[in-house]
Amino acid sequence: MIRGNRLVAVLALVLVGTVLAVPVTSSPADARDERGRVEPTVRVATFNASLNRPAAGDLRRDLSTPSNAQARAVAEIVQRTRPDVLVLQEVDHDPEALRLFQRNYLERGQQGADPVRYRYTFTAPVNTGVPTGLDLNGDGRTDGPDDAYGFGAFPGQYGMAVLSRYPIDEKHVRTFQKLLWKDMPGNRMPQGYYSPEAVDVLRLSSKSHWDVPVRVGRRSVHLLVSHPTPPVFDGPEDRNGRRNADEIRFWADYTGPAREARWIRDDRGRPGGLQRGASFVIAGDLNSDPVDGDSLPGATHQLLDLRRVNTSLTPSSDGAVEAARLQGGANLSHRGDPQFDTADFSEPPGNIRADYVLPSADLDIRDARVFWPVQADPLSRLTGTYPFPASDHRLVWERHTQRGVGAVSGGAGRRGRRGGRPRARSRRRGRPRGRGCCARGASGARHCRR
Ligand SMILES: [Ca+2]
Ligand SMILES: [Ca+2]
Ligand SMILES: [Ca+2]
Repeated sequence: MIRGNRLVAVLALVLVGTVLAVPVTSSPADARDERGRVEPTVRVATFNASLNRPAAGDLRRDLSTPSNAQARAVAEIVQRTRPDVLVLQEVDHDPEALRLFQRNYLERGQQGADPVRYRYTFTAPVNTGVPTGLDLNGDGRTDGPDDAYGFGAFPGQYGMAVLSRYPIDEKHVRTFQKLLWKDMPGNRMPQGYYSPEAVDVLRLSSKSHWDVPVRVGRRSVHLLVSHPTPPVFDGPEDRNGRRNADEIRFWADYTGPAREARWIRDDRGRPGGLQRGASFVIAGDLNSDPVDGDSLPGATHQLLDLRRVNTSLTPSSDGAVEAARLQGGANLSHRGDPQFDTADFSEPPGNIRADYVLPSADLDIRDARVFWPVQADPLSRLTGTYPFPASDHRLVWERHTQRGVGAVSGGAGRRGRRGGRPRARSRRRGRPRGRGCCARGASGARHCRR
């Protein structure tokens, strides 16, 4: 399935590139704006790749040769899905390891797949494994993985990274690693559980929260990257469930009206949230299913219910439906549709939707998939069954265009059927479709109802 699509895509790129002389960075399904200029469609993926290791330095060692089986499977999944922008979770923070992963894995074709090269990368320190010096879990010791700002055996375990074919506007990256949980108004920190010393130093983010602007043509798309803590591994106080919900809520405040973002300070001390009307894509493992599992009820709905978030299409797969049927158990009593599951978890909670790509309402979703092939598909060897060849999570991707932009005429017919229309027709259509309707103001800026 993916192989076939990729062949069509490559042929389309050749055709479009020849006839229309688009820049080489454009992808095959590129669209055109109202003046006929090429507006790229951008394939954005999030993948909890499980490239974490028990000790600092282990990952670098594993990636220093091209023969690590798990890293090869992770790389092949990326090569089969070919995202333009890839957000990774659970990759131990080590810029050298990230470089080795690119050189020794992504940039080498795996099992007949074409290599993939990301010219731009971003990574930064995270809170996992950074000691607080306090006994946060009450076991009498201050040096456990649970006593760190985020659960981890060493600083940087379970880190994050962004790889991109489009330029990353590093100057305008904002990180929120050190933001304090107590500074969030109306936060859900459990009352009476933490010592006053702990309350004063606890950070909101279990890893980090990043705003990474990516330049796509003439516009900027802000990747809003995070990996909230799993809501489990705690007690009746539900400290992790509460933190998970507040970590997710951060993006609602950050993308919301200025008054809701007033409390936010980035790691350089600059206040406030995202500029009104800016395009964004929330991407990451949010560790929370909309209806199943152990997270706080409504945790993801803090984002899914926002008019400024486009949820018109949810990434899905046939493989997840098949897995739920074959595995049975808790999966059979889940309320969520199994086609939206993104993680193959043992019970509890069973398979859930944990990984999200959520664009702002000014972006159209052209396609949305979870890479979870059915067992009859030869590529199911990459997702497999426990112990997994790559990860217990699945790569999730969506393809976005700026809302109201028509598809390049003469491009692949497949795209035309998916909602891309000839330019003239798209102009006549006037106001964009769907929820979170955006309009162009007198200044030309986009305004989205919040
Ligand atoms: Ca402890
Ligand atoms: Ca809990
Ligand atoms: Ca499920």
